[in-house]
Amino acid sequence: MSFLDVAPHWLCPPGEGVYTVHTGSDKRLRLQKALYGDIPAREAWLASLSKLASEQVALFGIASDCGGGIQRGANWGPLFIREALLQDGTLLADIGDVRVIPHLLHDKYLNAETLSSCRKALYGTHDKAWPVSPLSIAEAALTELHKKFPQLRVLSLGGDHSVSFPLVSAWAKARRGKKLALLHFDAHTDLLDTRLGIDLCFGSWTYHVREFFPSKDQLIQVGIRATGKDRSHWESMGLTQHWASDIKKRGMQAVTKDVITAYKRAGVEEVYISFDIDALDTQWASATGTPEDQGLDPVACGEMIRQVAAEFPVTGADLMEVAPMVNHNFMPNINQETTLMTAASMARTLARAMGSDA
Ligand SMILES: [Mn+2]
Repeated sequence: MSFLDVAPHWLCPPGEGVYTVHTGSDKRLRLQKALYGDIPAREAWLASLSKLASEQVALFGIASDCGGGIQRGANWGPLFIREALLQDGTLLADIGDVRVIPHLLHDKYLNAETLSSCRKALYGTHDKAWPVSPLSIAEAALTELHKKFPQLRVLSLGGDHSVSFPLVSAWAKARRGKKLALLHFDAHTDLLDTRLGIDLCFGSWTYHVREFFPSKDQLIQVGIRATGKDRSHWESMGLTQHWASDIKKRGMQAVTKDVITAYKRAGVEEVYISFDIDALDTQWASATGTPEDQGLDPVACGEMIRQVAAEFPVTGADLMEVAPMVNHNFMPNINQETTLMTAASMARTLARAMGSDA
């Protein structure tokens, strides 16, 4: 079994991760026409997969928001961000989307009957012991992808932030023995061990990837401001936080220096950047599940990412929680267009940090 054997079953062409026949089809068709011209999308996408051998950076969509919990809608992130990138003239290689059953999160929560029924639905057979939930498929697919194309750096588009658990896990396991770092932009700590009894969700994924970043210099969170506990509570878990209020006081340049110094002290060899769009202030990122005021400036974040990438190889990244169609009563001024333009700009910055010339 290799990536090219399982990809046609586990994944689908870019933009098809949300299971729908009509809704959103104009955007999907526009995207696929830009990527593949007049060749049928599935045929062109399958042919494109073997060419990933010659790519440095490629997009990967996980249209799952089953791990969210305040306002859903990040399942539309991958399609809408890709469209915003195209409007900006940024064309990146594309691995495609995970096939998402929107009612499922991770296979470990399923009983044998449900596993069997979903295998039949996705793969036409009960016989294959293949994953069926979005987080499980994402981790299995990336594990095979990293084996087949070790040079490829994946820029993943979510999805709610639970999706980063399998992405970071697969990335880190493919690099066993190396000193790794996580640079996590977020308004929230995502450091609960469980939320209402569920261990993998948007509020808990970071807690469960700490094993890959054993020192406080290797796991750094930037932009924290929406939490009921103080910094020392979270930092006692063995990580470092730069709250949005500290960044306002000290300036992003000083904080960037601290991040680079910490990584050097730890002997970091590779960096993964996980970017929750709600790290940014609501004036730039309101179309998200949990928008938060008093947030970061996208230009300053971009500068930090560029400076970190100039010192360390950024070999994995994701952009999470963009929910283009969200509509809050408690957040009246949602600006979808601004959020998507900002998301596209952050995605391009992350792609370039990983070595893309897009
Ligand atoms: Mn988050």
